[in-house]
Amino acid sequence: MRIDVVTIFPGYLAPLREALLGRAIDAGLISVAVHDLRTWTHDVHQAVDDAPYGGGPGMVMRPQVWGEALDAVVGDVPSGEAPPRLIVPTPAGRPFTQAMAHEYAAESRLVFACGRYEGIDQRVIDDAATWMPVDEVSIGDYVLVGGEVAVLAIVEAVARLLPGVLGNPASAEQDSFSDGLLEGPAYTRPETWRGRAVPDVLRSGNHGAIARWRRDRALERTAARRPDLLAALPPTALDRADRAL
Ligand code: 6GU
Repeated sequence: MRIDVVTIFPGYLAPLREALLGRAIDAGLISVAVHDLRTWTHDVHQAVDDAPYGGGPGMVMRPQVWGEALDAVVGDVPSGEAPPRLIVPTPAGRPFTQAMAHEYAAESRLVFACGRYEGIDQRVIDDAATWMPVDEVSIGDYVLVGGEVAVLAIVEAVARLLPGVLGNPASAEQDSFSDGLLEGPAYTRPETWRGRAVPDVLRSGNHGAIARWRRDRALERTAARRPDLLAALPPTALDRADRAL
């Protein structure tokens, strides 16, 4: 997969080269290019923003600069090839979910356009949408200063789904959200720590009992922390033992 990120703070994306993602890049599973938006300015001040039409606080990112940047970064899409998907992180976007991470993981190219200030002139997004799929995406109900941290979160969620990126692919299959529930608690050695014992069932060797116990803890935790997820499960997702809980 090829990933391009356009930003006025390229240094913000340095963590993409660390740890799991860094290894995926080194292994050739992902290639990442980070582009400085100011490359496509033509004035001495390299201005990327201007006052909003209609008034109000803050600044809006100028369309000319973004238009040239996206033309250059996307490049000529060979005929017969699909254009990349453009992802625009914004608190006004559609909430990013694990299902979207799976959709993005199936793409061969992703381009991220990081806005700052009050956002990017809407015509940039509307114009891009005439020649490529465009998603305006939020990573949660709070406001960040810019899209860069959202890109880090989205790229990490997508990259770990790519074949070969995780050492043990089973970890992705057992995630929170893969069955619509939050994962329950986990334990490792020692057996007792600060007077707290590991639940007996996990040391019983009874795999059926362990699976049932984990399922119950996942259901309890989801009910307590994310009742909205439980309510959204299809009726077939719960068995008789689940309902008895
Ligand atoms: Cl994607 N961008 C910004 N600036 N703030 C956010 C966000 C994105 N998602 C939640 N808050």
